[in-house]
Amino acid sequence: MQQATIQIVRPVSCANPSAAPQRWEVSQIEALFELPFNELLYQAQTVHRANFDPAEVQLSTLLSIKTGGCAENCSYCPQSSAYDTGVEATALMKVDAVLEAARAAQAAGATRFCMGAAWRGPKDRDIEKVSALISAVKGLGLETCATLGMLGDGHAETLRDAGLDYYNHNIDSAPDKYGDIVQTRQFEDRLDTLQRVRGAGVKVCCGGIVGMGESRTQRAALIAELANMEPYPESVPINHLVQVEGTPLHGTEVLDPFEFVRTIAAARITMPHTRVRLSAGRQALGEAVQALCFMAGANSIFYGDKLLVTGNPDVTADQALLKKLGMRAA
Ligand code: SAM
Ligand code: DTB
Ligand code: SF4
Repeated sequence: MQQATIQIVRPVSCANPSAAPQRWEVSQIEALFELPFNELLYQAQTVHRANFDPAEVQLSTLLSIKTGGCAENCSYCPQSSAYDTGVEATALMKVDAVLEAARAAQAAGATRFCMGAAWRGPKDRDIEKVSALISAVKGLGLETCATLGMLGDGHAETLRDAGLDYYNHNIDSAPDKYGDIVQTRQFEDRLDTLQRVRGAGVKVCCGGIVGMGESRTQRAALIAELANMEPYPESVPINHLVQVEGTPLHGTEVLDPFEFVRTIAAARITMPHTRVRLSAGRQALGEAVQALCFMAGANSIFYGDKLLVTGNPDVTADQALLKKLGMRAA
């Protein structure tokens, strides 16, 4: 029988991470998506094993420290004040309540605590308050992450000095899709904040959402945009759209789960050293698809019964899943 010849699109080993970064063309990433599924997973797993212990998964817990009432109109988001989703707006949480949640996350096994605020961007006085939350959480010995929207002058430096390890700011989609999903800001605004974070020496957590009705080329372009950042983000959350009633994207045709797994694999191959996080949408994916995502190189999850306002698999269910798969917390 004749064997199919499979082209390895890019060398899979990363023997010299200090070498000049190579630019990924969108067409090269599309070529990855077009590989036979098992071949793509094999390549992704090979890259993964060259750089990580494939049994380890990093656990990050999210807390919404300021919920709802957001001025932006992101068409996927239940926290935008532009849509009627039943999410109630709340004020910024106080330090004691945040510490209680952080202690519980740590006791359950999380190593990183990510605080999210439904802001277009924080004001100077918000930065002071969030800095106090960051210092308190850092004091517990957890890694800290915050996602507060667009940052202004000096914000990233103040957050860094308070003990911020990571700042999450997603580009969310391919540049040519962005205008379809958000109209209250530009793609370039996201890049500006990412530059401020990098410039302050805070680690970058940046990813996107798939399943928003984008084309495969646009999924490849999202991954290219991330992989071509210099350097690429330390942490890359790949979210599967959580469809929330009342948001414009509710009712979007659901993405084929294999396409989601392919996106994870493409992220792993193009960003060999990053933590690829299997992020929002795990409830809908089910255990078998999640296992394929780990096979494709995902090595981080959001861990905790809630994301920001929507659900996430229970901690006990995740612990059972990791046990069944012979995986453990990093
Ligand atoms: N307001 C800040 C911002 O937009 O950067 C921080 C919070 S915002 C909720 C953080 C990220 O959550 C978004 O960039 C998006 O990637 C993700 N997100 C929001 N709603 C989502 C949904 N329904 N499904 C999947 N991901 C979602
Ligand atoms: C990220 O990439 N996903 C998280 C986190 N960063 C902040 C948020 C997911 C939100 C899912 C819908 C919700 O619960 O609001
Ligand atoms: Fe606001 Fe962030 Fe939701 Fe957009 S994604 S509406 S900026 S909370």
